[in-house]
Amino acid sequence: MAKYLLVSFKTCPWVQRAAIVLREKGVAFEFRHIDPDNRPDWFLAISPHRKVPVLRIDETASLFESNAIAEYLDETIAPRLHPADPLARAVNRAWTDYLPSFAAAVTATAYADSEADYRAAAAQIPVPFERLEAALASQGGGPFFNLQRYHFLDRVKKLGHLEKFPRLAAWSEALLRRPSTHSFPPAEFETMYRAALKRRDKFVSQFVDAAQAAAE
Ligand SMILES: N[C@@H](CCC(=O)N[C@@H](CS)C(=O)NCC(=O)O)C(=O)O
Repeated sequence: MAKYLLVSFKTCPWVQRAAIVLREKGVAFEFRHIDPDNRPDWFLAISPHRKVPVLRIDETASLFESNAIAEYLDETIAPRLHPADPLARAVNRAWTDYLPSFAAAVTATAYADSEADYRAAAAQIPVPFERLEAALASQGGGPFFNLQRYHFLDRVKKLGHLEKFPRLAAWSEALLRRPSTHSFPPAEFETMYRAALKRRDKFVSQFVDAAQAAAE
């Protein structure tokens, strides 16, 4: 088995795509978290766009871009998380490609500078939720994207506001119950995420508990 080093920032969502695939496959790897504000030279030398994740393989090759990393891991380490059927696999990949649009729509609230921007962003959240809810219904009704079996596409984390979307809510619950989803204990991650939100100094930062964030 190759030696894997996965380089990350503590609250980076994109890294989770690779980390979850490694954990689902039961592969040992070093998970190294670096400081986004002080990226070391060795990291800059292996990350063409200075972003995480980067996967270092056998201290010789480096891969960047979370989806390329995850696809590589799925192709090279059994068992495959993608469906065997090429058409089903293409449908899954189409939704994996949609994920950045989904994430941008959902996280826009956290980057809003004003209350008006925040409200406009929040009003858009149901749009991608409705699309995924419909996709889950057409894929057999859940709880996972390909019905009962966990696959490649299922590597996401809880986003909130799920009450009106029962399939999405059930999918989220099923994923949160899966140990591979978690790079940190959930309470620890929430604390780190709150601190990051506070530091970002956007509209929602004022609602993050300062004492709690400062204690981290
Ligand atoms: N498309 C990239 C996105 C990765 C990404 O945006 N990573 C963030 C952290 S979550 C990053 O490294 N940002 C640093 C920067 O933009 O300079 C992927 O999927 O790997």
